[in-house]
Amino acid sequence: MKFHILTIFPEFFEGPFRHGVVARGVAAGVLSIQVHNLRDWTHDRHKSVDDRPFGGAEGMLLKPEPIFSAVETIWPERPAGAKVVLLSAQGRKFDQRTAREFSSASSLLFICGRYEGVDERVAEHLADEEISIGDYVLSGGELAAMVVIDSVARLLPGVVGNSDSTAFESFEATGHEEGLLDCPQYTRPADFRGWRVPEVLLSGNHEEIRKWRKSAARHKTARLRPDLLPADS
Ligand code: 9D3
Repeated sequence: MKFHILTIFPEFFEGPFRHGVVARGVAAGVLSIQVHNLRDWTHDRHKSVDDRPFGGAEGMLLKPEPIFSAVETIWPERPAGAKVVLLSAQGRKFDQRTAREFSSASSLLFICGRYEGVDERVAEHLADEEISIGDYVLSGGELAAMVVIDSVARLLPGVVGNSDSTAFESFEATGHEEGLLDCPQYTRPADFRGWRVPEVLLSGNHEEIRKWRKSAARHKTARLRPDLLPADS
């Protein structure tokens, strides 16, 4: 899969993509990433990418012309299976289902919003999807693009070493097993500062371990993510 990123801060992406799942995918030849500087598609002396909102409002918006020029230069014809994704605070909320959907695209181009936002014609006439990563305020779409790319990259065959570990997720809508959070897990030492690992996990009784995990996952979900529980439980 090919990822394109359109941003006024191309340097942001230098560190994160040199490590972890994305670097592994690049090394394996499963994915490639091209970062484009939006200012390369400006034509004025000051390389302006932003302007003031019509109707009077706070702040500045990304102008449409450089964004359309960039996308139309990168893709003079839209390749089959290619998607343009606008990252904005006004987007549909990203989740594991959307990650999986994106992972079957041939190519994804991310437009990173900045300032107070992006001229709405980009969302209406250029982007296939407008995506937010959650209900909190970021300073722009760059971190959101990294989040989305990380979650999509690890779903590509050959990126996460053990192909079972993502196949397991494939029949779930939410990214959580049976709609619950993962159960708590422990490693050695069995006693750390007097906090003991639950005795059942040391028992070797696999049926009891299975029941404990199910129950612990339910309790943790009820405490931290009650929104994930079925309404009648
Ligand atoms: C008047 C309210 N505005 C500022 C507090 C709204 C606003 C404009 C621009 C809020 C954030 C942004 C910049 N954010 C993004 O471009 C963004 C984002 C986000 O803020 N949260 C979650 N996902 C994303 S994706 C892009």
